[in-house]
Amino acid sequence: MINKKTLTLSLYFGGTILFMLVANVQADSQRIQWDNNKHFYQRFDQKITWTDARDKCVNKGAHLVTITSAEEGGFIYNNLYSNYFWIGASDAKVEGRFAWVTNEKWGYDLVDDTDSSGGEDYVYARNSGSSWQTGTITETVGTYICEWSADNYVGLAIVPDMNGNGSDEIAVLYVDYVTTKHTVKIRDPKTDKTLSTLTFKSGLQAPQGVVALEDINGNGVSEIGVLYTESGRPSVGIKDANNDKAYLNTLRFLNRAYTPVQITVSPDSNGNGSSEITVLGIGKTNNTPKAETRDSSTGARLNDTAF
Ligand SMILES: [Ca+2]
Ligand SMILES: [Ca+2]
Ligand SMILES: [Ca+2]
Ligand SMILES: [Ca+2]
Repeated sequence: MINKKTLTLSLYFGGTILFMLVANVQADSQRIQWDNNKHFYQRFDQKITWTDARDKCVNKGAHLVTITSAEEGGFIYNNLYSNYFWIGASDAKVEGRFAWVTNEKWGYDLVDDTDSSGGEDYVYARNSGSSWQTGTITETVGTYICEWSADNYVGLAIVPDMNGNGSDEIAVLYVDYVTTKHTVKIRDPKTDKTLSTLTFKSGLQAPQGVVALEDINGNGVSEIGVLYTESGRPSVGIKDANNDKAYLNTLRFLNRAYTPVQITVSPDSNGNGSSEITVLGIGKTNNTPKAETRDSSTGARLNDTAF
């Protein structure tokens, strides 16, 4: 028997339950890109543990989101807003020492430790990110955010055959997103083997380019030069393509009034057998380009041209 009152109540509760179901099955967000670092982000609404969320992201070719600056946090909160969501931080390895799943430097830190205990090692953000809280390994949170980071590729150079298989090698310069190291990876395109990995500076301010130079230190292997700013001045760090341990040379170009934009190499012109390097800089105050050429071995200035 259904009278009017129970019918109304049934509809009322039915509506409430329906509403709750809808609220729980909130759609995942779109995958969106942050212009600042070119990384992609997506919010997933599923009530799971931190380790499950971490694995889900890895299975998508991503990692649990790492919020390493207020700017990155702001982007996430503005675009992927969720009241609570897992982020890629924990202190499961060493109690009290939080670390990102990507090994990015732990610096920007909103962990509210006041209610954290030894068993609460896994970090989630709450209340539009005003603080990060910790949960246990069995605790579930309704949302997680994945981040697709990417190395920032800057340029390439052809390196004369290093492994004697008749095929020249390809050197690629990029900023490693995890370590932020400016890295040159040299691969043989015939075998796809990595022959050498060199690191130069670090930091998210990317270097400007890479060149391969004639052998300077007499081991028969080319040298690699990378253009970056050091002490406010266009500088080229040079390493042997087979030796990451030490710089052979660091050359200064132009002066502090210039921002480096491009590097190129040309055959020896002053008769010492070493390649010449030309760096293009843009005047910081007058916006005027100037190119300067120096010997890669002695650093002697050979010429310059203002445009
Ligand atoms: Ca990140
Ligand atoms: Ca080769
Ligand atoms: Ca060499
Ligand atoms: Ca020369």
